[in-house]
Amino acid sequence: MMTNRSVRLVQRKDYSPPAYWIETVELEFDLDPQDTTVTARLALRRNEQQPTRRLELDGEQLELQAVRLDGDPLAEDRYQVTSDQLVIDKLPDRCLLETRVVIHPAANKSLYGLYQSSGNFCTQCEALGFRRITYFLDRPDVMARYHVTIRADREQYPVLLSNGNRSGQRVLADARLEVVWEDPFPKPSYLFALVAGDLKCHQGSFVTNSGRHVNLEIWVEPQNIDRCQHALASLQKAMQWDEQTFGLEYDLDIYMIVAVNDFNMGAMENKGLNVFNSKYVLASPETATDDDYLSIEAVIAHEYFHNWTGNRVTCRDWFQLTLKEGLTVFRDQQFTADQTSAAVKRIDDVRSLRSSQFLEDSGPMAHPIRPESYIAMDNFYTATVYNKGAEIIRLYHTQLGADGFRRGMDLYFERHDGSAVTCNDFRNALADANEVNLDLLDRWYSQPGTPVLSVGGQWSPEEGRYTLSCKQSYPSLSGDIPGAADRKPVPIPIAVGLLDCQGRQLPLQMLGEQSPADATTRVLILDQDEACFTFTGLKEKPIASVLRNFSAPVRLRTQWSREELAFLMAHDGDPFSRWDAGQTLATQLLLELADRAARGETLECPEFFSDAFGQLLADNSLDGAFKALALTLPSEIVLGQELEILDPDALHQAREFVRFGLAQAHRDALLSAHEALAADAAYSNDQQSINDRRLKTTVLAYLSVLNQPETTALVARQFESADNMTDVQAALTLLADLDGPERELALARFYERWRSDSLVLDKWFSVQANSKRSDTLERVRELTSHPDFTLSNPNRVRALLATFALNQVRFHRKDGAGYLLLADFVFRIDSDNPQLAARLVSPFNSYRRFDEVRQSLMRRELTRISAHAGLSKDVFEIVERALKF
Ligand code: B3K
Ligand code: ZN
Repeated sequence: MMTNRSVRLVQRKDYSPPAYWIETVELEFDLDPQDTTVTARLALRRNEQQPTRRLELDGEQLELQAVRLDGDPLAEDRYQVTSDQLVIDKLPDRCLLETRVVIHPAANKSLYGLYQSSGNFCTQCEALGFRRITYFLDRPDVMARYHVTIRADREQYPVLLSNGNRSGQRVLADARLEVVWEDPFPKPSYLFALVAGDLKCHQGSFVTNSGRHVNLEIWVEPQNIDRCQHALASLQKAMQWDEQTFGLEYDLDIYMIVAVNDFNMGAMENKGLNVFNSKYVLASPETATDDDYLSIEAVIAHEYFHNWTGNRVTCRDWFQLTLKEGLTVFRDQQFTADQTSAAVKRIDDVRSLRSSQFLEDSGPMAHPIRPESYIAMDNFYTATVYNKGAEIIRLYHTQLGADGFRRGMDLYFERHDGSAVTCNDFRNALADANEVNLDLLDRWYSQPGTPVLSVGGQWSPEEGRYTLSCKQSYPSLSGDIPGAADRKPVPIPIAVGLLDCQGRQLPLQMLGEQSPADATTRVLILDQDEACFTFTGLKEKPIASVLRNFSAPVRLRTQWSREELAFLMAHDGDPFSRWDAGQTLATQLLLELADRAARGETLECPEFFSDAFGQLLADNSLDGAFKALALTLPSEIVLGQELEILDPDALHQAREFVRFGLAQAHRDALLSAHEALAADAAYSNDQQSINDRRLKTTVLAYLSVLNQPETTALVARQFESADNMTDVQAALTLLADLDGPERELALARFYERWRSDSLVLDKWFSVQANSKRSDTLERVRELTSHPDFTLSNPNRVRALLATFALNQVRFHRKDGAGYLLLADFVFRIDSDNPQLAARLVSPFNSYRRFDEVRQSLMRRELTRISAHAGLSKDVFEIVERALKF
């Protein structure tokens, strides 16, 4: 079927330490867009643990010009060069190896290694991009000290940056500029960075707890210099938070962030020189939404936190990626929870876990958070490694408590600062610091799939006892998913509370205990297939609230009745579980209606559900952001996962039917809620205003489904008069679903206003790709020929095509036109940018979930892609796994 010669499966079990260590590296860059020369001098020291003296340096797409050993040219018969290695045998214990290569940044369209974006030079090395810059041991366990000299045309590239501290600068005789950088901290090659260009700096500072003065520099294209305040403030907050929460201080005199327009992901934590997708740096109220502001703060914090969890202590090999990513995501989640609302943050995170990670975990790309093998490592920067990984870190935190977790982190840094370690090293530090055994948690690292947790309750009135029976199981995973056979029970912390019939939290006394515990939430650990937990001392039958705060990444199945769920939705003292009870109730209803819709039966929105909605809407004790979440129905993608055979049309019809029914039944209450929220005209970005805008958007969305002249006029008015992008984008999104002239007018005006601002123009593309109108596919197809659509900018490609692929009902159109469109672009993008193409092909992974017709249409596209000559290994890996599943 597929022939791809560069394909090699790398396996976790094959790890072995390198034959040589690199103590220091001197790099010299003579920058030129066409031909850049890179000279590298590596101070090598033999690793005595290894029997060999054979040095195998990684290198790809390099033109080797010269090799010298200890100052002398090396004879050609002393080394071999292959397409991905430079091999030299019989080296001495210590030596200095010099190579000179030429590379071609302007021709590099993969955005990997050294490339150009908007005329500036920048690098992206994680995971394996450094080998496209020079010959090196491009693996994270080789940590070296870097000394970097950059030379470039002074006019075009007045700013030359690299990691560490600037140690020299001069103008050369040929009028080129030379800048020297020295990084005192040994680091793996994936953290190397270089930036050169005509950039402006937004400056700030931070004084650490122990008195170090740090220069903070945000480098952007000159026209963006006014949009950096929020990024700088976010960085300062993150630095402060890490000192307070973990006692971790910054360790250099300078911290730089550079915003670039063409970037494959969000940002990169290179030591002292973060490179960011400009989307996660630039913001002003006119151009960025509240969500954009929030993600900027979170991504800036995430990359900053990597300085300790990732850079100072790094990964031994790439299979350990979750060691730094899961931990750092957990840290950024806690940070955001502390800056905003812990409950809302938790709900937001669980929503995204359910929509992307749960889906991944049940399809062909299912993998343990510590994968067993890869073909293209870049395919494993996944929701599983990142977000499920963060959930697993949360398990330690839940089990050990905040103080115990902190003790463990302290020991982790004490033991491992400056080295490259494994997930087991992390667990051992946490266990040893708290004198507990955490071995069972290893199963979470080695088993793929989402466990199902089933919970039932039994009341014995005579004894005043209530017993929770808990059971765990794994849904089957077909294919050859590594780790899927023989999965064992994992330790699942189940946070539980009990409510009385008034909704008050009851004291929790377990059978065998003398008195109840102080806290009204207790964590039970289920570490076998099943177990019962009995509460005693109860006067009435309690209502149980389980998996509070989403205490484990599982699918929860309870036996609660509709009334009990409605009760929890109204009264649960744990905000997450309160929200989740509502979601469960809505899910049950929507699945029932979807089933009726599929059979062509008439639909009805039951009164109890509408009443519960009305009560929430009227509840003024809730903050706006929480209320918005509680009023929002589960997404079609989340609902689709509950179906044996996913029928996107029936699901969409059912969900829209309920939205319409709720809007109709509560029209007056929604209108007055909107009026109250819209009354406060002046924009402000304090938390309350942000929460209120979130609620206003939700309320307006319900009104807009009514599609009446007055409600559409409200939306159009918001679009016309809003002074901030949150309100503008919310209105545009709603208008894009409608048919009237307001839609085209708004889209045209938005385009005229923002056509030259690329980040805002991305919104114009994504709003249209996300439209629920039945002609969305045709619109998307037209937009692919729009003069502003370009394949060379990942943000633009994602705004249009990745957004469209997530539009379940429109992408999965029964004639397969959506599939054809996406597959055509996978081809076109793959030849230049395999990482982006591999992300784009992933929506096909869920093909097995659909009916026969859609399955075979998707399979046809997968087969067509797999037969393509010259397919990248990135796309090859995804497609091959999908077809085998
Ligand atoms: N570590 C980078 C991601 C690198 C992705 C490589 N394909 C950003 C982050 O997680 O912080
Ligand atoms: Zn990260």
